Amino acid sequence: MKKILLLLVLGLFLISACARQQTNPEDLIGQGTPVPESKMPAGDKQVEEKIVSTGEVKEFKITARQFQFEPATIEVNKGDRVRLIITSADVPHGFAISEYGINERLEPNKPVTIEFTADKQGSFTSYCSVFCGSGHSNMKGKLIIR
Ligand SMILES: [Cu+2]
Repeated sequence: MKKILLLLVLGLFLISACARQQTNPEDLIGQGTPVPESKMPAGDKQVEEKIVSTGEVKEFKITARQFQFEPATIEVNKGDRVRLIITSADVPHGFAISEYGINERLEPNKPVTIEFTADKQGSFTSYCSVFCGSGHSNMKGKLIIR
C-alpha cells in the first residue's frame, strides 16, 4: 500500500511539475511582450500610411528636350502613387525633385520610370540635373500635390 501511495505522490508531483513547465513558456511570452509593444508603433505607422494612400496610380508620360519638360506641370492628390515615364528626345538630361529625393539621368530615347507616393503636400520644382546646354538652368517643371 505504501508503494502505491508513494507512486501516487510521485505522479502528482510529476503532473504539477509538468504544469509548471507548461506555464513557464507563457510567463516568458508575458515577459517578452514589452518588445513586441515597442515594435507596435512601427506597425501603426504602416497602417496610417495605408489610410493616407488614395490607392490611385497617376501615370504621366513626360518628354524632356532642350530646354523643357512636356508637360511641365504635373498635378496629383496627396496619397496618390505617382508614376512618371520620362524620355529624353535629344541629349542626356536629368530629372530631379529635391524634396522627394528624386534624381535620375535620362539618356536619349531611353524611357526612365520614376515611382513614388505623393505623401508631401505642396508645389515642388522639378528640374534638369544634367547639364544640357545654354538653357539648362531654366529647364524646370512643377509638381503640384493637392
Ligand atoms: Cu539640363
